Amino acid sequence: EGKTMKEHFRFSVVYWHTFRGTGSDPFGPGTAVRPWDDGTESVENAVNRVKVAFEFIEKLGAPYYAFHDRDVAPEGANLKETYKNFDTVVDALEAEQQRTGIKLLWGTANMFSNPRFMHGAATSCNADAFAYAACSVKKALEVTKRLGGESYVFWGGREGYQNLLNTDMKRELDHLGKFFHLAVDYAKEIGFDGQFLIEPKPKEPTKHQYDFDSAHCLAFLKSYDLDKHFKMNLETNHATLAGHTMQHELEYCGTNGILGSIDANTGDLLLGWDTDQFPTNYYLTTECMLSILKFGGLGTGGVNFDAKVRRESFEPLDLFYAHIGGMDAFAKGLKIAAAIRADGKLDQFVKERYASWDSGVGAEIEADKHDFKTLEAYMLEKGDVSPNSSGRQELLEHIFNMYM
Ligand code: GLO
Ligand code: NI
Ligand code: NI
Ligand code: NI
Repeated sequence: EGKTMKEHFRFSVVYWHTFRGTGSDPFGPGTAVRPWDDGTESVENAVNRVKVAFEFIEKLGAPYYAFHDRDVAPEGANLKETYKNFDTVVDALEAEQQRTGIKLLWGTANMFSNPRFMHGAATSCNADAFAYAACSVKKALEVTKRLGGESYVFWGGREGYQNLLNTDMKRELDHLGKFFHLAVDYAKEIGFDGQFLIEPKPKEPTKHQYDFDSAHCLAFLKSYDLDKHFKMNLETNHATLAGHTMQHELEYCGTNGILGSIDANTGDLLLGWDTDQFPTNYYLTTECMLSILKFGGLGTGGVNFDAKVRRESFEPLDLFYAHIGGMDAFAKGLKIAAAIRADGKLDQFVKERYASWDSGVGAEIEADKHDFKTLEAYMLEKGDVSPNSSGRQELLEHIFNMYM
């Protein structure tokens, strides 16, 4: 109540799809030419694109944006030139941030497109690829700090394997752990205190990604003593590719204290890859908001539209419609989720379902008053478990009434 849309939702526009997307998909190159691009990868064109991008975000009224190093600035002939190009464009980004008040939700480095990363970045069999990746993250961290970015994202890209017969898994995982420690150390060194986020994703682009889902990532972080430094950036379409729902991933992260931010999009029931569609499904956004509200919001994270308009019939104006549709879907989801929480019935069903834990042996177990032997004595006396009602019928009836 009394809050503006901007205060409820830290909506963010992604540079890579919205200003760089051309409608390419795994089966064909781009179909659309952006009117703001002159068709070259020149620095001048990149600087000009920054102005168009900020005009768009300003008109949309979104408070944040996010980018990879390579979205905003072209590579040069060597690392030195690449740094220089990046700095020139970052000057323009900084000026536009100051002019408009639009902020950087997070920065990141693209360590998956260039052929040098064909075997991965930190997990590459080529040590020079690791070294180049270190430079990319070092520079991207400096830039993210300079632009006031509130988080820094690591999506694994090609951090995985295609074939176990030629892969030393232990070595690759150790290298990934080492890489993250170097990043944590460097952030500390330069005083970047934004949140580090891992964005889990299975299957793409490698057969088996080391960052498959949030549970894989948490286990990895714990194994390498990194869990204090990272939270998750969850993406809807990644959750479904892993065989989960987005709400499952949100609950898993919320429960484990690693819910950081979301890449908002939706998958497609009939398509098998990361189609990055704009979210328009109220059931989905309601479920997301139920979990996000339950865990007290996203903190320094946001709702980042990692989504693109469809390949066919794409006009620049569609970019407005698409983002507005996504924002409306989240606003509607928030309203429904808030109503469900205010009504309190669902919480009550959950509470009743676990009632046996509130007293008697349940309460004693929770208070650590039992071991296997005392529980055996209890059960030998009692004989067996008496089945209890799950309240499922009432729950379904209630949900039906609520949505219909
Ligand atoms: C790919 C990911 C990707 C990340 C981006 C930021 O499927 O969703 O777009 O969000 O690289 O790390
Ligand atoms: Ni994403
Ligand atoms: Ni994705
Ligand atoms: Ni994406």
